[in-house]
Amino acid sequence: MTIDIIVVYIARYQFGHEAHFVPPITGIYLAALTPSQHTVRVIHQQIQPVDLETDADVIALTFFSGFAPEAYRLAREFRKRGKIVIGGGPHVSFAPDEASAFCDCVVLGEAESVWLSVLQDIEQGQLQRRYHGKPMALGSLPMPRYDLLPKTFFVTRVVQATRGCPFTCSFCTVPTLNPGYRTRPVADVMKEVRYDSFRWWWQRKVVWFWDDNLTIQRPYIRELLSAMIPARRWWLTQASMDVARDPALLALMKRSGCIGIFFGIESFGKESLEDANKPQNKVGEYRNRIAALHRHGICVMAGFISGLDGDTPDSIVAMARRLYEVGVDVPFLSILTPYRGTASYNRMVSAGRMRTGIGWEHYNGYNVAFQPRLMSPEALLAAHRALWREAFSPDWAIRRIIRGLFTLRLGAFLMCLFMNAFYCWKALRGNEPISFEGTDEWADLRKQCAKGMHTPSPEDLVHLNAPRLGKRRVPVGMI
Ligand code: B12
Ligand code: SF4
Repeated sequence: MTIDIIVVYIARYQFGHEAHFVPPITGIYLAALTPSQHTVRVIHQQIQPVDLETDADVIALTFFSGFAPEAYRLAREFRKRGKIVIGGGPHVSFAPDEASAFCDCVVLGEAESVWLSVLQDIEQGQLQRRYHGKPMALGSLPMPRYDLLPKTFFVTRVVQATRGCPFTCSFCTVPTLNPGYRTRPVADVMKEVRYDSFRWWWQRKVVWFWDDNLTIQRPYIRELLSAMIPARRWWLTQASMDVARDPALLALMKRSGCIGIFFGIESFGKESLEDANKPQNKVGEYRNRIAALHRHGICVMAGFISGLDGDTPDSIVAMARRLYEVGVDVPFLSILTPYRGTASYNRMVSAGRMRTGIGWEHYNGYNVAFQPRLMSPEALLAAHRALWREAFSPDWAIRRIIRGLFTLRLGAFLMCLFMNAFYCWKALRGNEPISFEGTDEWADLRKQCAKGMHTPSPEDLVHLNAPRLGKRRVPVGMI
């Protein structure tokens, strides 16, 4: 059989991405799970068009909630052409009935325990409508098919060493999607770390761990990092802030080539951190924790969420300065999105706060799918965009880069430079996140202010920061 695995994507920025930094692992990993008697292709829609007239027999779609409208459009088109369409991934796992209306078959949860059966059942003409993947031990997983990655991605070695996370943040599906905390044998992970058939030196040098929380189990991470020292790689991952209180681990991270750690800091507000169920994050400790990583030359990337229950437009916009003050090198700024399968979603539903009549594209991390507590959805969107523009303005981006010059080791500094320049360039050319809300009714006022014909009042400023309508609209799937 010929199988096309499509990693579905809808542009999240007005003019798409200027550069494609790092690929998802899901497509090339599913390809590796597929037995070699099948021909398999992986299409990353983010960077290449999907061929509806493909000769594939089976189309496997993987997608996040925000990309569901496009996934369903593709599913309809392929089924019209007689293809067998299979859906899987985080959205399908939590909305299987809806996905079943568009796909011949849906796979819930992790694929390892069922993917072979799905393929065998297709060959025998006995495909079931639904398969439930069970979380399995991670011994002897195949190496992702790096050979199938398009050359366009800057970083290419994406690896997953562990699954799961012991925390239970209210907005996160990981505890339900990947239950428990499971680790892969270090020897298996090292094969991927050492894999070297990439074209450019940086592709051979960098290892990006797509883990939920790589460092949480200390004996495991010590074993893995010790094995990585001789490989002389630069690596990055996501971890929780407790690493900063472990000097021995930080030293090992440095020796093994760590250049960047992503922390989910989320907020500077006590009430908002409670809403996020992140008691492990203490605002008063942010600066010291980040400084501990800087002492080892490690770049700190950090996620911030706008729209938690304690947030106001002012507190959101103020984050641009505060995140600089605590030492963050690269910020990632998103809007709270209560995905199905999260405590946040359950709570919003029982409080009647989920917005209805909007499409899944509102779930792309940059739009508003719920009723915020202290402001309107429009005000939250406007505040987020104001924060985004401010945080990635040349003023703050250059300050972060200059500070990085004095605090970060070479690979970490390059990371800080590249990512700040990437987002700052987006901000400069107005390539901001697409908004699915309203129209730019304040365009005239904006022009008058730009020409100096009108001095904006504080209220005007709120409107002037309001989101501009996306240049590209996407087909809307109903919820
Ligand atoms: C790595 C990661 C990223 C990376 C890479 C993104 C990418 N496109 O892959 C980065 C940091 C860029 C990222 C960004 C975002 N992410 Co993210 N990310 C993850 C993370 C931590 C791991 C995903 C992963 O690669 N796992 C390893 C692979 C092998 O597993 P997998 O994808 O789950 O696939 C397995 C099964 O799901 C299943 N499967 C999946 N697809 C299919 C398809 C078929 C046909 C079959 C049979 C099976 C199958 O089989 C696989 C093997 O078991 C997850 C959390 C998690 N544990 O899932 C969040 C997660 C996927 N991300 C999420 C979100 C929301 C985002 C953002 C929108 C966040 C934001 N605010 O901007 C952006 C979107 C950016 C984008 N361009 O896509 C959500 C998705 C929730 C949802 N319902 O859609 C998750 C679940 C975290 C959460 N908040 O709960 N993310
Ligand atoms: S720490 Fe990160 S991965 Fe773990 S539950 Fe919280 S958001 Fe999810």
